[in-house]
Amino acid sequence: MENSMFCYQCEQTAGGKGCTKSGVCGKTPEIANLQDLLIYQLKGISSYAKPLIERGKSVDKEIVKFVENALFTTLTNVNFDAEVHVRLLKKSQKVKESLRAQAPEGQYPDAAAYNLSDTREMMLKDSVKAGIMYDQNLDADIRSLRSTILYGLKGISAYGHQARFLGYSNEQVDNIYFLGLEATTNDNLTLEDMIRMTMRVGDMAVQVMKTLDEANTSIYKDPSPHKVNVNIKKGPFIIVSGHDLKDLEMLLKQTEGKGINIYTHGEMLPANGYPELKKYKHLVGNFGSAWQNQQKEFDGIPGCILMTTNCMMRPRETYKDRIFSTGVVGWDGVKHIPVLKDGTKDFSEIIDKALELGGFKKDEDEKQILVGFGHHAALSHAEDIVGAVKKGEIRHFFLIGGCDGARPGRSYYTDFAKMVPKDCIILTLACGKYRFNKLDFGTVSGLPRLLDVGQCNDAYSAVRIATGLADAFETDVNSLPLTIVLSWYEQKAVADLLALLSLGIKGIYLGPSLPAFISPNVLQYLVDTFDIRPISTPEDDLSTSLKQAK
Ligand code: SF4
Ligand code: SF3
Repeated sequence: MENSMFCYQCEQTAGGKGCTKSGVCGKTPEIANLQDLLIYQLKGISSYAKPLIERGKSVDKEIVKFVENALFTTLTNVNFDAEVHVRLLKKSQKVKESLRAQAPEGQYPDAAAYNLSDTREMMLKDSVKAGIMYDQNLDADIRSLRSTILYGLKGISAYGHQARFLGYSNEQVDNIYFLGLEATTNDNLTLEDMIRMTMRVGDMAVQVMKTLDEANTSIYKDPSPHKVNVNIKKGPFIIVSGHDLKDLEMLLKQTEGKGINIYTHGEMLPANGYPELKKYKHLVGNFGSAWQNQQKEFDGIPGCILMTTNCMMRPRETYKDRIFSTGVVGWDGVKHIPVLKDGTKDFSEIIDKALELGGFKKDEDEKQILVGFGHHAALSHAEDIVGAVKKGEIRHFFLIGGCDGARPGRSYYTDFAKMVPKDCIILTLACGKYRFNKLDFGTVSGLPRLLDVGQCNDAYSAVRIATGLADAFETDVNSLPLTIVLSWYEQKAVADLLALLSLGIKGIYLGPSLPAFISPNVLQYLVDTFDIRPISTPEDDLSTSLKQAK
């Protein structure tokens, strides 16, 4: 059993069904099984926390933080270090014992009663019963909803972690970790109960994104349209990847005046739209494209890379000595920069290494793209937009966004964006935008046709834009000339999708393939209730969207 595993949480899962021998992402069976056991422990912890929450007590914030970080650690492409998992498992046992001592007498599931074994070998043996498929008699739809809830919570934990690092949190979101996880191990819940919990997780996904938006926009101010250079500049450099703006800010401060250029990468691109980050002159642009190209793009580069959140891939030997991780990200053998007791981080090692490597030898010609259309900037044009729609100058809006990934089917999103008629506006967010964000879409009615709303968590911003426009048109979001075309890969996209569904948004196109953890009945429910549409061809989906809007 030791060499087997089961994981189907992301879009690139083997054969579209599940990774069983090793992860397509690079996850070994050992890591996968330790992650299963960690989730099992979190479920046990949550079973003890739930009655406390129901009695109006709030769970110790250190425990909330632990559960949030542990969940985030198991998200796709975040942590591949077995030692880290063993440490988290040991801590989970202490947390469980402290909650067990406070919990009322009652019936608790096996995950609560279980006590962690002492050695890694024993933990791996125990992990068998923690696997998703262990209970073969479990109803397929309950299993499907348990997985959907768990993955939605993982997505929320990524955003929650980011907001908390900036000093922002939300009590309801803190509680949903426990209430949601408990639901995934509670045999008494019916399908209806599970659907209700799934929607509640969606609601909390909206709340956590709102909290993160408040954190980002209060600290770094509202994003505004900014041009970003996407070519390289001469000199030593550090590339910052992932979603965490605070890590970028700390690094910008520590590199000021040192002759080091800072580039954003992947999901960090929207940072260039925030006034309080853009003000640093040595933030010189964005390097490369979406996460799945990193092994090729980082190959042998004469500078350093800092991975702040997902998505990390197995580093090639040609850059393993110059890539660093921080936060919950980790890879066995990759240098990790920890957070210090006062909440700061010391980046001197990566700075010294970047200087030692010397950097790029010459400048490339500048090429610029535009970012920074968060809700504030986009809605400042609401009147013009409404006027242009009424005059017939703008026909339709498409929100094409979500995760990127390696599969060839993802060219759908490039083709779709290219085919969007010239009198339509494209909004985009998350790393899926790299499929088309360097193309020139021109303008319509004086506005850029491609508006970059931000990171995946800025789905909240997109919702604000949609509701703002709906108000201006005196209608609701589902009646707007708007089509949402979502690409998913990891569990933050699951949280984003549940968020949109919990807001009652209908007719979303979802691709490039459907999640393996969605059972046929659950899919049917989503189609019947929310008119979810698996993508077909760009031509057909585009023409359906434009026809329906008439
Ligand atoms: Fe497979 Fe995705 Fe799980 Fe990695 S995260 S093991 S690729 S399903
Ligand atoms: Fe991309 Fe990983 Fe999901 Fe924030 S960086 S969207 S895939």
